[in-house]
Amino acid sequence: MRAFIGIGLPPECRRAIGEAISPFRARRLAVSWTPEQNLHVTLKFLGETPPGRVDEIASLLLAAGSGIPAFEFLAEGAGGFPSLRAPRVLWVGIREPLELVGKLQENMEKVLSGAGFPCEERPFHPHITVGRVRDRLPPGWGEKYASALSGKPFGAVGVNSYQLYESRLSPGGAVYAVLRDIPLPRGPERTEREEKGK
Ligand code: 2AM
Repeated sequence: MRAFIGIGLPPECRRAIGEAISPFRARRLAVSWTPEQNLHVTLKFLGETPPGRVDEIASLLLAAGSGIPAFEFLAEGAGGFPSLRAPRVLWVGIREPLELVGKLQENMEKVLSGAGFPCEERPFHPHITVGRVRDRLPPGWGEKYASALSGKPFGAVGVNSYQLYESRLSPGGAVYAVLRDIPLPRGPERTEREEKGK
């Protein structure tokens, strides 16, 4: 089973991103665009994983998130990896003031590596992959993509939980299924409000 850990996006946010990239899709360039329903933030790619380890992974993920209260991020802006001049991956960015996504990813790497899952060596740049470039793009195209989407807000994403996914590859593209939804502790704002209501 191919598995990864990520944060799913609400339908409104996926729709807003889908609408913003539709003029680029229409140009029939050598890009595999992510289907709207698959848009997500990857936290860690696990790759081939024994199905018998799902419960163990879920409890490690619960522990990794235990010190991270539910938070919110904004989906905003766009860019390319490794560069906009010659992008292989086209993405939409995320922004959150307290950098809890990074903290969550760090905790996750720690607990998973303790259980024998290899650590990610590359620095973590959270993003939403919207397309993978299959061939060379016309010059200046990456820059055009980023400037067309720059400053565009795609909505706020409330992160109350994160997900362990199975990814099935098929000729029609990857199909994702949530194997486990891992709750994060309630955020301070909500707790405070509830306290006041007592
Ligand atoms: P990305 O979008 O950040 O590139 C599900 O397949 C997700 O896992 C993808 O969206 C991708 O994250 C990541 N992924 C897929 N194959 C990978 C690989 N071989 N190594 C690292 N990450 C991978």
